[in-house]
Amino acid sequence: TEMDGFDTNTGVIVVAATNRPDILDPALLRPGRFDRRVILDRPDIVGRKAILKVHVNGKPLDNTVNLEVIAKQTAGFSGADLANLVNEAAILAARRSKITIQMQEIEESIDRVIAGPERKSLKISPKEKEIIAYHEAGHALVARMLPNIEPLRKITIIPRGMALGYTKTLTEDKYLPSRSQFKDELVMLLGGRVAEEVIFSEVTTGAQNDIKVATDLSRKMVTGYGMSSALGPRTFGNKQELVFLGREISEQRDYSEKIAQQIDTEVDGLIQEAY
Ligand code: NHX
Ligand code: ZN
Repeated sequence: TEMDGFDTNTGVIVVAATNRPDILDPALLRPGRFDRRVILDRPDIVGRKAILKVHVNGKPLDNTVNLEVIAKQTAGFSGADLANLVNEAAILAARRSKITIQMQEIEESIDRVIAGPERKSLKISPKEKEIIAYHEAGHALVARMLPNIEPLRKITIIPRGMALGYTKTLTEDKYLPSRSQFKDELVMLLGGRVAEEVIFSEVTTGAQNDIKVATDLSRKMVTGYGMSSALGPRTFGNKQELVFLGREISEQRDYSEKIAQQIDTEVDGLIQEAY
C-alpha cells in the first residue's frame, strides 16, 4: 500500500477489518490505499467442515462422528456458531459422563445453538400440549406436501428457548431462492396457524412469530426482490441497512401514497393466497 506515513519499500503490510464497510471514509478507500478487498461471508459447506476440524482438534471425538454430516446440517452457521457448537457438545458429553463426544451430543448442540436449550421442566397443560402438537403437525403436513420445501428434520413439542414447539426442515446453502420457494415458505409458515383454526375453530397468540416472519418475507418479496407482477421489478423504500449484520436501521419512503397502498395489497395477497 501507499498509506501516508509508510514508504513503499519498508515491507509493511497494512491489514484492516470492518463490519461496516458502508460507513468508511471514502478517502480510506481511494485507489492505492487498500489494494485488496476481501469479502468474508458466512462459510459454505467446505468452509464449515474446515472450521469444525480446527475446533475439534484436541477434543475427544468419537470415531463415529462425521464432520461432513455436521457441516451439511449447519447451513447459515458462522465460525463462532461452529466453535460454540463443538464446545456445547463437549459440555453435554461431560455431563453425561461420556469419555468421547458422540453424534448424539453434536445433534443436540445444533438445536441448542439455533434455538436455545430445551426447557423440559416447563409445565404445560394437556390442553396446551394438544394445541402445540396440532400447530406443529400443521407445519409438518404442509411442508411434506410442498415441492419446494426441504425434507423434514425434526418435529417437537418439547419447548426450547422462546418456542413451545417447532418444526425444522433440512437446510442447505442457498444463494438464489426463487419466488416459488418463497411462496412455499409462506405456506409452511402459516400451516401452524391454519391447523389451530381447522382443529379448534380458535386461534392463539402462538403463531405470532410465524406471522411476523411471513409478513416480513412477503414484504421483502414485493419491495426488495421485484417479485410482485403488479408492481414489477423495482425496489420500494430507500433502506439504510447494516448489510453485514442483516439489520435495518431506517427506511426513507421513495414512493407515492398510491404505491404504498398497492404494496399493502400485494403483501396481503401473498399472505392470503398462502393461507
Ligand atoms: C406466549 N410463547 O408468548 C408463549 C409462551 C404456537 C405452539 N404466550 O411457531 O412457541 O406463544 O411452530 C423465535 C421463535 C415468540 C421467537 C419462536 C417469539 C415464538 C412457535 C411465541 C409454537 N412453532 N410461540 C412456533 C411458539 C409463544 C414466540 C419467538 C418464537 C406454539 C410457537 C411463542
Ligand atoms: Zn409455528
